[in-house]
Amino acid sequence: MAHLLTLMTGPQPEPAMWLPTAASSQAADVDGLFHFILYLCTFFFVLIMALMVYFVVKYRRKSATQKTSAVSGSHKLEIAWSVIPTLLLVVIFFWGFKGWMNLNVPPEDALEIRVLGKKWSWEFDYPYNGVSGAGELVVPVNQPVKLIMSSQDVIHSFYVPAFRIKRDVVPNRYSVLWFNPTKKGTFDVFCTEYCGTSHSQMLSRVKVVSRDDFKKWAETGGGMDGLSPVELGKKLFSSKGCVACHSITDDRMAKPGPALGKRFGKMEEMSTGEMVKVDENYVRESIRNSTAKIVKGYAPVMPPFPASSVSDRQLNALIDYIKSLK
Ligand code: HEC
Ligand SMILES: [Cu+2]
Repeated sequence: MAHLLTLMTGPQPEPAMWLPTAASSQAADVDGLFHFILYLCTFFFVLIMALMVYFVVKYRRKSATQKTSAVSGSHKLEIAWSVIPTLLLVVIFFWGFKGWMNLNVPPEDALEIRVLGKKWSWEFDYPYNGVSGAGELVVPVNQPVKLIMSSQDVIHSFYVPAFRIKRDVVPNRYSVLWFNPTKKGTFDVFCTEYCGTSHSQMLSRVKVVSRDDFKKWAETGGGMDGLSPVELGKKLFSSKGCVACHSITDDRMAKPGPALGKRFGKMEEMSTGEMVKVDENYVRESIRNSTAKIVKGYAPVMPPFPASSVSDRQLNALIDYIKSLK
């Protein structure tokens, strides 16, 4: 309750009340319709409840012998309560339809970015020199962006509350979504289709930056150039989604995969009973061909990461990072 009060009375992000910052060109329209419906419903709710209470008091039965008075129809009243709501619904329909059309037709000059959803991370591929598999969506401000989305496994749903856009991401087909970011900043990306154990950690971010910063970012391979192998491995560990399934400490947290902290160099028991040393070759095989050896006590749920998804250079960096988790 106290939380609700601070939410309603505390500093309000614009445009109004409880909605997150509106950061795309579509957001204003969506918010306008949302508020229209909200206030319309509030108005009629208050009106109907107030009349009901008033009538209950005014026309209550006053004695045991009082007869119900005869009531005849009123054409005027019936026409009014049919026509007014119909007109209001027509307004809502066309307003919503216009917004829906707008959301479904990306502008010609939109920047195309591919989105891959998978358990449990988002990957973004750019039409630029090798910026692929980025874990965050980086886009220039005031530039329409068209997302061509697909899933590697189950149904996910791509949702950016600040842009007021959301669409299912389905295996074996493409779905399209577009937005025009109007504000610089960092905005949350959620998955809104329950997709398994770590669904709630299927998080990413959209970074809206200036055109110059975007160019710089794309030219440096998505901010991945010039990092040491361990730093690169650390970035990849979260952008490739390893972090959703593996903790990096050595305590056994309830994640679907084994904790990777302090694991390098140890002996590990496989489901076949075989003992294997966690060395470079074993980690390499675990990533490239994840079902070749299954760690005892775990389900074979780790997807393989072939060279098209994790390059050799990235693989080396991941191994160096896992090695560094002492
Ligand atoms: C969907 C969940 C999931 C994702 C995503 C995932 N893993 Fe795994 N991983 C597992 C599970 C479960 C196991 C244990 C079963 C097995 O051996 O396949 C495992 C095993 C491993 C092992 C062997 C660990 C040991 O103790 O022997 C390594 C190393 C590893 N993963 C690294 C990675 C890296 C690096 C990534 C990201 C590129 C990654 N994993 C992504 C679930 C996942
Ligand atoms: Cu998901």
